[in-house]
Amino acid sequence: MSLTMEQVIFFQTNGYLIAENVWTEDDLRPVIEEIERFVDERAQRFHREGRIANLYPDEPFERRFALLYEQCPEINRKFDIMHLLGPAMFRFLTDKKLLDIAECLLGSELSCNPIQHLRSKMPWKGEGEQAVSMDNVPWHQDAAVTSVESEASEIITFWLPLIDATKQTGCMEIIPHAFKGGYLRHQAEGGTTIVKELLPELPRITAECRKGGVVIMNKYTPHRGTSNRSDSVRWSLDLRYHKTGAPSGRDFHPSFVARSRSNPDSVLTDYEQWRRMWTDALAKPAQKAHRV
Ligand SMILES: O=C(O)CCC(=O)C(=O)O
Repeated sequence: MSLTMEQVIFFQTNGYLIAENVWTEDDLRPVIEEIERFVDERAQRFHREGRIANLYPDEPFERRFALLYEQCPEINRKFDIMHLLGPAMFRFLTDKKLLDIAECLLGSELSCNPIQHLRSKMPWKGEGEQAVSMDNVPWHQDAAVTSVESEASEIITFWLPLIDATKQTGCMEIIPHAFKGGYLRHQAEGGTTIVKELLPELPRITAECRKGGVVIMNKYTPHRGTSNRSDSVRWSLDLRYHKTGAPSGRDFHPSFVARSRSNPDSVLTDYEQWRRMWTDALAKPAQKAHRV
């Protein structure tokens, strides 16, 4: 599937696009089964270490991690793409449907950007909004988590829910058109967020998106994640792509060629190499990843 001309124009005009029904259950199954395996491995380890009492082996993907997290929130630490490094996830980074869509917006020389996450937004029963965390992010532009040197590089975000993302489970809230104002100053207090007075006073939209769909965003589009008021874990992937040769915005982490019409042999297909690139990069001292 690729985007229609109307969808491309919508994205260019609004700074975001929601495309539904891109992936089938079968398309997403390998990634979800791999996440389930990682959940199980971590649960077994925490159980052996006496940090959790119940394994909840029969609970579904949408519930199990929340029940484990209730017993020990630490179980969710470093539960992200670059730490888990699973082969199914690597294959999904060059998924044909995903790259066909990216090609409509960025052209045919595509690199997979290292700013990519698996998020597990846990159920929240408290008052007000869920506390800011890696899984519950405040108003920001993705440009704020890239280096200043990458300003001219077009980096596009593809946000894919792995369960239906609704007002109830937590989805993106977006300010359309605001990307036209360019970069807004962010502050570190409150978790890399747009300085309150600078947040554009434009209408917002609740970007509900069903499993199998994708929310696509420009790097200057202000957005935030909303609280998860359901009993399920709001699993999602946010992946980014940029034009090969342009700065990734995080040059101390590995990018790789995901598609190339001009030089197909440059595409990285070697899972072990991808794994090594990440383990080598993460073994080095951490560098500042956000602008503030
Ligand atoms: O998944 C979320 O709730 C937030 C994700 C996000 O803000 C992003 O991908 O930039």
